Amino acid sequence: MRITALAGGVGGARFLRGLLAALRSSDDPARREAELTVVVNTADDVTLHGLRISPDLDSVMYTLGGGIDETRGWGRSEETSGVADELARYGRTPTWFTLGDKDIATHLVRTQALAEGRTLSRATEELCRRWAPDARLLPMTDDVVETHVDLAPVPEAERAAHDGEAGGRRVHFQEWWVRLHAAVPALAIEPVGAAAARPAPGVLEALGGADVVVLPPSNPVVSIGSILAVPGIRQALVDTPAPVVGVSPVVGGAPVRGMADACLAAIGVPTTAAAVAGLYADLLDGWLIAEGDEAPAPGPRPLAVRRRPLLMSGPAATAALAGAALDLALELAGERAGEVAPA
Ligand code: FO1
Repeated sequence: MRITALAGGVGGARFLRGLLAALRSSDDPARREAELTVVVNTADDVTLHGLRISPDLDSVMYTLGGGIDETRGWGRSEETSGVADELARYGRTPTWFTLGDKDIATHLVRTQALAEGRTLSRATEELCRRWAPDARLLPMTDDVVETHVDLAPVPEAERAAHDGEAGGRRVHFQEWWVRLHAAVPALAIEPVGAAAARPAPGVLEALGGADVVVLPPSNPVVSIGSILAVPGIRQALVDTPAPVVGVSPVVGGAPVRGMADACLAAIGVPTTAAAVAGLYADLLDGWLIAEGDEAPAPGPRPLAVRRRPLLMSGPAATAALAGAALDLALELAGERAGEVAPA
């Protein structure tokens, strides 16, 4: 069985770890031996202190490879900040984005590979040789895409609450997310470079050749949305013969994790499970929502909706959720193949 997932950072990574746990502990040999390919968002990437940083690739790689800081969900476990502290003493900015000492080794390997002319795909392969994430990690593209955010003007009286920010300017996504905690309203969010980007090698094949495609509960705007903005990827999802099953990142009108509500507000979409499904209406076949949430209105494509506990409160709950997504996908695949799905 070939499973392809799209993913952003922390939430996507945790979901995928649950998916692998569910697969590898299954009684069904097809699930136990399933191959997982993950197409990862790279529009959060940023160059700081001369280092190329790919936060989502690293979050997925460290989480699946056992090196993640479990509390933060990003960066390395048992991390120190000696280099960041020294950079601050040199007056180097920004100081709002902390690179851990161990994490810096990852960025050095990536930056050097890119400087030597290798692609981000190759650099990722090299990094994954160490972490052995039990999945093939593909950046969405080898081209540079960086999400930029247009900040609303911040009234003078509110600036102190936003680190002195006056707004009315365009910043890198990381500055909005980390320095401003997405608390200054965004007027627009743009994955700059996406329109001219090409899917990385293997991405379209992984979508077209999958038996199952999964959309974890990643941010629908800056994670999944950025991946879908790379020409060819959205169409590959529309066209794939595999069922595409997603997990809502919104429960009861609030994001399960992170600040997806601020991103949805910027594109004028309500923070509801139904509205997020609407963003995928042309490609989605199955949608997991929480008990009590409304199912999406019928769209251009038949959609199977199931209610399941969506909170990834621990390894068992996360594996159960990922297993439920897989069950729904296999049920839909069985229906397509003309089989009767098990009750
Ligand atoms: N998030 C923070 O809130 N503060 C940080 O200083 C920070 C540093 C950082 C370094 C490497 C990395 O891979 C991720 C890092 N993140 C940090 C997380 C990151 O900003 C975002 O959570 C993701 O880009 C959103 O998926």
